[in-house]
Amino acid sequence: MVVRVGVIGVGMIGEDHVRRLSRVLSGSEVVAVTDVDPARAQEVVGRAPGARLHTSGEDLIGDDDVDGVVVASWGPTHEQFVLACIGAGKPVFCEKPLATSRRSCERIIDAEVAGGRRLVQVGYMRRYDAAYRALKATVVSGSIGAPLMVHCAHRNPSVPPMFTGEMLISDSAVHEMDLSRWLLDEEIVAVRVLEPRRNSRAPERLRDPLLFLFETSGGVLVDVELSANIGYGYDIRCEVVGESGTVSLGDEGELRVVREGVRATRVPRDWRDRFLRAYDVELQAWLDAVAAGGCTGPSAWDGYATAAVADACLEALGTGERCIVTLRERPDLYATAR
Ligand code: NAD
Ligand code: ISE
Repeated sequence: MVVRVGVIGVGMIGEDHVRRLSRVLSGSEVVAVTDVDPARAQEVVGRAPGARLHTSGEDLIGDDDVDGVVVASWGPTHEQFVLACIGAGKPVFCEKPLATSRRSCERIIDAEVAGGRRLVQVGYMRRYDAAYRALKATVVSGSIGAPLMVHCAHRNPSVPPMFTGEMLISDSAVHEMDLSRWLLDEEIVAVRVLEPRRNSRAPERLRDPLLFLFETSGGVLVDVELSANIGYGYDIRCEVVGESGTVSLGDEGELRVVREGVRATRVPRDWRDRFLRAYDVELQAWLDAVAAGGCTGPSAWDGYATAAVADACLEALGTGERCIVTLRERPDLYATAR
């Protein structure tokens, strides 16, 4: 079966998803595109032969020719589009974050549970990255003993001008929130956010960098250094310390150059570069599930749990105090393993 896909929001990642859905993956066709920026929509639709332009996300979701929807617009718009997809009974791949507050995510969970079947996959692509998967397999094998601590770094070379301080949490650190939960198979129960000296390269409005400390239900401590303007490249690190060993993330497609007395390793330019293959695997998994009439991968529950952690981090930011994360009871619909 060829899944006919509609894409809402064709900025940086939406455009990239249109490219992979049209030219890289199998079993998909981009049949519809929309963006609030008409010039942008016009430009991108030209690269998806046969795709139609829609004037709004709701219009696209209602199109009978659209089997599944990719939501890649700004975070605050996700709730309305995901709810409209659930209302129309259409599978939806929603870029992270699922929504920008836990209350919004709760409305999505309520709607999906009321419909009785999973329709939502959230774009936490790191779960599909070969290096992260190898890391998790090592942890699960027990070969380093029970995990005690996880050290993460998430360094962005720069961020777009519209990037707000809040987005450092709701847009960037959410990856480590989801990752920690997935890697350890435990929920995050408390958080702290600390502010080192400000990077002078960062605009005034951004508290950059930030240091997060997550405590999991099993007592593992996860620290995350989050930088938005590190300049030198996009650098993602993760090391799990177990009772009898450690395991660190390898670099995907690492290239080592040795010349003139220097051994050098290439640093990815940005997230598109570092996670190129993970995005492919992630969206192929979504297409395969849609074609089979199902839904797999990070769920609305995962989107909700990370939103709850993000809300607690926003509260903790500035006070430096420890904030507790509470979750509602997990509905049976999301009972299967992460
Ligand atoms: P962007 O600003 O480059 O693109 C967003 C696009 O959405 C813009 O073209 C904008 O005009 C459009 N848009 C906004 N509101 C809309 C609406 N109501 N209807 C239709 N179009 C609308 O941003 P981006 O970097 O592409 O990010 C988009 C989303 O993808 C965000 O949620 C972001 O967190 C997520 N993202 C995920 C990853 C990842 O690694 N998984 C990477 C980048 C971005
Ligand atoms: C961006 O939206 C992403 O999701 C990237 O994966 C992340 O590394 C970056 O910090 C975000 O801004």
